[in-house]
Amino acid sequence: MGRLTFTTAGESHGRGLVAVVEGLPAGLPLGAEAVDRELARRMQGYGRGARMKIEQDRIEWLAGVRAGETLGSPVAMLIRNLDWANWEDVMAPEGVPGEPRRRRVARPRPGHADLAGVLKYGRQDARDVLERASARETAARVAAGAVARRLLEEVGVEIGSHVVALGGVRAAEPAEWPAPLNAAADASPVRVLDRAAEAEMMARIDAAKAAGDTLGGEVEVVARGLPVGLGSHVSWDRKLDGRLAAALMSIPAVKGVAVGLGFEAAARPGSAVHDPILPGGAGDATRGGYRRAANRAGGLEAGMTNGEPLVLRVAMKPIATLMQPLPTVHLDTGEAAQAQSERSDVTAVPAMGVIAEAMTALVLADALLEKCGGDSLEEMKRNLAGYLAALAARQPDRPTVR
Ligand code: EPS
Repeated sequence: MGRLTFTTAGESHGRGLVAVVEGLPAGLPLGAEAVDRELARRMQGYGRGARMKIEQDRIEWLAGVRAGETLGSPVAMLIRNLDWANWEDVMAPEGVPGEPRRRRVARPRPGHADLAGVLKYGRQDARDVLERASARETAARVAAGAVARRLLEEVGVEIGSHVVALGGVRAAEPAEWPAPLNAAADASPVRVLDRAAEAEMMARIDAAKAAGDTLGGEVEVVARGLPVGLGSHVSWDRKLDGRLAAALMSIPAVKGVAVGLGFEAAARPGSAVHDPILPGGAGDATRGGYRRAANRAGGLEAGMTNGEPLVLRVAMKPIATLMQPLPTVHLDTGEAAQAQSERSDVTAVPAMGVIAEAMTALVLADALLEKCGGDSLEEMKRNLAGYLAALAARQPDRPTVR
C-alpha cells in the first residue's frame, strides 16, 4: 500500500489493541459508532468460543479526529481487552517480581505460529509468539478497515461479504446479491444467504465441537460502486489484484484468494472466461459509459477495476487449536506429546468475512486516494468528479477526448 497505510499493535491477552491509520484526508466525518458497528459484526458467528462472551469490542479515539471529523493526521484507536483483567499476571509487561512466567506453552500446536515462532525468535515459551499470532489482532484491522470504509462510502462504494462454504457444506449461489449485502448476511448466525445450507453448516459446527475439532470455509467479498481505473497495469506492485491478494492472504488462517472465476478460469476456454463489452447507458458513469455481458473477471482486468462489482473469494483453513489435540513434541524434553489445547473457537469463518471486508476496504481506499488523492475529503471528491466527467465527455457520441 502506498498512500493509505495502517499498522496495529497488541497481544491477545494484553492490555489492548491499537490501530493507526495514516494518509486519510481531512474532513471525513467519523464517529465511533461506525467503527464499533464493524467490531460488533466481527465478534458474531456461530462456532465462536467463550472469549467472545468476555469481550465487548469498542474503540477509544487516541488521535486524528476532532469534532467528528478527521484532521488529516494519523488516526489512532484503542480497543481494550476486557480479558486483560484475567491475564494481568501472565501478560504483565514487567513481569511479577520473584515469580516465574505463568501459563507457559511448551507443546506447540501444528498449524499455529508456535513452533516456527519460538525457533525464529529464540523463545522458550510459545506464548511469546502466539499472543501476537492470535486472530485477536484482527479486531484492530477491522477498526482500521471501518475508517477506510467510511471514506469509500463517501463516494458510493459498498463492501459486503457472505459465507459460501463452511465445514465442507457449500451454499447455493444467489441469483443476485441482496442490497445491502451485509444486512442479509448478518441476519444469519453463519453469515450465509442460503438458509438450507445454514442449518447444515450449524450442524457441522456442533459435530466438530463435540469431536474437539475445528472447521474452515470460504467467503465471498463484494464491493459495488467502484469507479473504473483504480489500481494500474504499469508495474507489478501497483496491480490491484496483487495488492488485494496480499492483504487478504495476511489474515490469519487464510490459505487462498481468488478473483472472479479464480481457479475455474484456468479450466475454461477464453470465450467462456472473458466478459464481452457492451455500450452502457445512463447510470453507468462509474463504469466509464460501458458495461459487461457478465462479470467473470470479478471487476478486475490487468490489475485495474473495470467498473463492475469487485468479487473476491477467500478460503480459510480450520483453526489450529484443537480440543482433541494433534501429536507434537515437547520443547524441553523433545519427547512426543499432545499439542497444547487452549480455549478457542470451533470456526471463525463468519468473522473472517468481516475481516476480509476490512482488508479489502483498506486496499480500495488506498487505491482511491492514489487515483483521486487530496488533502481534504472535498478535494478528493472534486478530483473524482473531474475524472468521471472526463470519462463521460469521451463517450462515442461526444468524441472530444482521445
Ligand atoms: C484465538 C484464540 C481465542 C479466540 C481468539 C483467537 O482466544 P482465547 O485464547 O482468548 O480464547 O477467541 O480470537 C479473539 C480473541 C478475537 O477477538 O477474535 C487464537 O489463538 O488465534
